[in-house]
Amino acid sequence: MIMRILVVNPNTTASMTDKIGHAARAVAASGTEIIAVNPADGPVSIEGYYDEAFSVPGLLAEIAKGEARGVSAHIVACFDDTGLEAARSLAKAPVIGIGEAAFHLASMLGHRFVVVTTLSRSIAAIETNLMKYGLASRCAKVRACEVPVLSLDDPSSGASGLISAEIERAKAEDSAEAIVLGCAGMADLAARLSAKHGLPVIDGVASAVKLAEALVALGLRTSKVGAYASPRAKPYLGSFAPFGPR
Ligand code: 5HY
Repeated sequence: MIMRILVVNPNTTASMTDKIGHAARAVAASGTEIIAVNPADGPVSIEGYYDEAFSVPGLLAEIAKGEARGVSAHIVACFDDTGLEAARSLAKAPVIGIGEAAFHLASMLGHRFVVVTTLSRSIAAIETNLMKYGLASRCAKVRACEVPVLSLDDPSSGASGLISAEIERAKAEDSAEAIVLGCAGMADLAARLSAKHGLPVIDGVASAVKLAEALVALGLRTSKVGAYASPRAKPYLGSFAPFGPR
């Protein structure tokens, strides 16, 4: 075994964690072990800012366990990159968000890309991340197929067809040259949609695995000399006491 990558689904739906783990293992190198986990506490799905907030403590608890196990890298497997900066502050190993990973790969494949996510309520956080990462100018639009996260696996939701319809609109109206799937739960759709629509369709889970492998292979780890410096030691009171930086 050359490296172990911790993939954290920050929501608490185990079936989604299984799907994410499968998508990660499908592209992982032969020497890469994928450890896919989710917290026991928190929202069953993350759809907007309030869910995001309550997914972060559980995410950070899993990142802390990964650090204690000495994993080579961490992946935040929620397309909103929920808690990414806090995770980088906690970790010494590299931490990749699936949204950021997908944005960067898409920006290398065409001049402009379009994101297709689940619900409209998730659009603002994704647009904010694009600005934060300096890639807003390369994303023509963030679209929503209006399928809730946990309905993606429900055949009666028509999710694949609704995503396809948004992809065709993105090609016709946004001049999209590449599509980013804006939910970890869409990880299993990328190849089929790429073939169907004739342009690159990028899944963040697979993108993050290969970027994590690259950073580890290059011996690169999270910089601890600035924004992601380890938290200052201080008491945390109440139920968060175990999270207190020492
Ligand atoms: C995700 N929510 O990737 C995001 C996507 C979204 O529970 N996993 C979630 O719809 O915001």
